[in-house]
Amino acid sequence: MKDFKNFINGEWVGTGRTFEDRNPVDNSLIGHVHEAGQAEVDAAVAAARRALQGEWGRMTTARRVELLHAVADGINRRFDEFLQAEIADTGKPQSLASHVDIPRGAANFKVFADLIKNVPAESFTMDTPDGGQAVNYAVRGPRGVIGVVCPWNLPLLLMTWKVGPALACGNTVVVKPSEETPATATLLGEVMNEAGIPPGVYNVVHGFGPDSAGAFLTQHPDVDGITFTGETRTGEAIMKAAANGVRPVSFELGGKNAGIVFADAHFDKAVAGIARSAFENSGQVCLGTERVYVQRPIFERFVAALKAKAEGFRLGRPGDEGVSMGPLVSLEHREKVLSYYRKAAEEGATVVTGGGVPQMPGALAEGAWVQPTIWTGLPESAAVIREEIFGPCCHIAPFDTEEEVIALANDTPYGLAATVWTSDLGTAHRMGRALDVGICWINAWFLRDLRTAFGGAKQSGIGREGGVHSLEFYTELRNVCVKL
Ligand code: NAD
Ligand code: 6OD
Repeated sequence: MKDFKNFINGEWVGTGRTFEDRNPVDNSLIGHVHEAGQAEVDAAVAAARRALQGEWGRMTTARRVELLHAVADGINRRFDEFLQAEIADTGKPQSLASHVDIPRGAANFKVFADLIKNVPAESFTMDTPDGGQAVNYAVRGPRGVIGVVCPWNLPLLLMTWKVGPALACGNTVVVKPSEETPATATLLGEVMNEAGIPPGVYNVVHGFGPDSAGAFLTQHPDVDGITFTGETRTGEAIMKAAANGVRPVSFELGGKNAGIVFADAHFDKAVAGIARSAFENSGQVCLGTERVYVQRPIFERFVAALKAKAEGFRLGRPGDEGVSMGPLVSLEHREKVLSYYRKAAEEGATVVTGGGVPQMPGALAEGAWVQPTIWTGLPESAAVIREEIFGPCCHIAPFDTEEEVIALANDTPYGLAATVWTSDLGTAHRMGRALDVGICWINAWFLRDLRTAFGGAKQSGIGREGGVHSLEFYTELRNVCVKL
């Protein structure tokens, strides 16, 4: 039985107030999590402040880079422990976590450690009124203590995607992992100590959102900036908290992403790509596709082919041979997803496949399983086409023209991502510009170059992270003007 404690100032802090961490595969108990209260959050923020003013704040960039590489190496050295921790918390297939989640956990430290060594600063020489000159040059300093609030769908990946650049820029962090997935953030505390990261640089406080660690952290007056990944509504609550003290936020929020398949697309690749984007990680990827638009000449054939893909997933324990789909993260989340499955039926959808709970053998029957599901035939006003579900499901509708599909795809308050399938270069480039999203993949999905800007348009986020864009949030840019 695991015991997940808070990690504050390099030490493990229990609180005696615990909640359960359960494995969604069979609802078995993984362990207990110590919920941080106001006192523990205060202690974590104070430790982060001291570290900033102490050894970490005075450290050379070269040494910081070395230590962050040691953290990445530590994740790789303990790869299997991270893998087992992540799949126990989420139920995701081992093949997925071992190729995506854990390698990205290490890469998020390496990439930003390397980037920070090579960032130029701008400089302008100006004429002055007395006929002389002055030189302006930019200096970047860390923003300070960063509050990092994380979701449960890609726990290590999304947490380190924030912590990597934050530490590379010289900040200190207090992380609040999702209450559903406390394990890998906790394990990372051990790696931080092993790597020699000074106490207080990386802190973890466990708990929930409102009236718990999430709210205490985001409301804390000594937190200088808040980076958050999660639901748009939670983002609204955090933004209100951040208004106190006018603290900056960086938000990666919800999505209702479109997948668009033109008749000239490579058919098999398009089917495989849309299947991935709709069903990978049981549809629990913010960048995933829940609205698919297929050009009319290939519509029927595409629906049949995607149905075959959906029915070809093998549901089962993460480590079992050939398993390609896990459960949802929790029974509670399953209730939400199933409520949309019911709504789709009530609104008159044609259920192409799925729509319910699969028969699972033995102990697995207690897990948070749902069938991968495809609908057709709904009007654009239907709830499953308007609202983010975050499950392995999608609606497929036909379209005729490029203009029509652009209007359909953009008709949403969200603007996170899109995936477009075509073999026409002109179509590809026009779609890339016309879709109102932070990232548009052409003939691909979730292909990530960490140097590029990442974030959402409209209600899908505030700000961009990735490459030098991360510096906008994690550093404070100052101008020094020297009269010569
Ligand atoms: P969530 O918003 O429910 O929770 C995220 C985190 O916020 C958790 O740690 C939670 O405890 C905390 N939290 C909740 N209420 C809070 C409050 N009032 N104050 C402070 N903290 C609070 O999201 P989730 O269910 O964990 O994740 C799924 C959602 O995240 C989906 O909407 C998905 O689209 C979104 N997401 C977006 C991205 C992106 O890159 N845009 C990435 C992953 C997930
Ligand atoms: O790849 C990333 O950096 C990233 N932030 C992915 C988000 C996935 C959402 O579920």
